[in-house]
Amino acid sequence: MFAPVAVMSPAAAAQTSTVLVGGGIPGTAVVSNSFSPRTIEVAVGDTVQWQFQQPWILHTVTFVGSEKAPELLVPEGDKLYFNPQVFFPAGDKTYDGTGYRNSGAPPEAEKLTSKFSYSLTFTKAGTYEYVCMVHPGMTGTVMVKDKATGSPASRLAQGRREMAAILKAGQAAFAKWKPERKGNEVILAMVGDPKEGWSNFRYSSQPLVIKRGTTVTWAQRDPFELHTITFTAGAKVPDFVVVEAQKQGPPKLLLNPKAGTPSQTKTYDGMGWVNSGILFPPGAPGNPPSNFSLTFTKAGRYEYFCIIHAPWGMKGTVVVQ
Ligand SMILES: [Cu+2]
Repeated sequence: MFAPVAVMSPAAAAQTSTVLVGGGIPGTAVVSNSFSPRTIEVAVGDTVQWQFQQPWILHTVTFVGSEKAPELLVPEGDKLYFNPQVFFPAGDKTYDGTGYRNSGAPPEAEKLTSKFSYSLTFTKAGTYEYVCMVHPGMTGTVMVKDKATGSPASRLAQGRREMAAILKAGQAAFAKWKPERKGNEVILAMVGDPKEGWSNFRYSSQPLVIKRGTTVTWAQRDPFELHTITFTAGAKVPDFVVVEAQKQGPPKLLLNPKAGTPSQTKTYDGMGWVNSGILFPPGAPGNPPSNFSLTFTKAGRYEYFCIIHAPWGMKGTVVVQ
């Protein structure tokens, strides 16, 4: 009888809209390092729910506000730990453009079977940028308006279209991709495209066939990712993150020193452990290595792995004739 008209009006009803985070096609080489849609418009009072998409869910949704973005890794003695400020949730469930809000990331993403999502309710009009703390350059925008255009359904459809286009672009690039041969050297590039928003989790589509004495150089050209080149000679691939349980509070996340330590050898005869250490995108702060070379001295068929992305199928084969 006395229904309050303003509250009944659809324009005033708070809605929840979805942003897809990451994703990929299971079993294929290409993953999305994007938020889809990259820009979303919602109304004041609305909630955005970020739904992390299998198989590639190792991301964060992080609003830094006016604070400085925390570092991914924190040194402790001669060890490196993943920053808990990056990997664990922080801040309350509403956002007005100030303060730090973080979804956290599943540290053992490859083992997570339940769905992972994160929600924030936007209480103030404005344009808010957010980032993935794990993938530099992976950014998104939430535009909060007094009155927003579109609907949750149209925004989700836009997100699905963008994600499909990202994966299609990555697959097309990978289909055309070939090893570069220069005399007695072969270059295998690890690639991704920050503009299109994808990364590639394979070294090559076919086993690399080379003559004995050839030098293979792996070149990291993916601005989003870190990779390793690791020959284990049949041993199990070590975990990249070692979860150290604590008596109280959240576990500590150690970067496995075995993964991070380069072996000094420059030749490979199929025996033993050879590791590049972590290869960074070219021009990363402090100019850490982005290339790794090995000269193959003995005929054989050798498997190698990226310690970081092996759970997502990142492995390669060199056949030396
Ligand atoms: Cu990798």
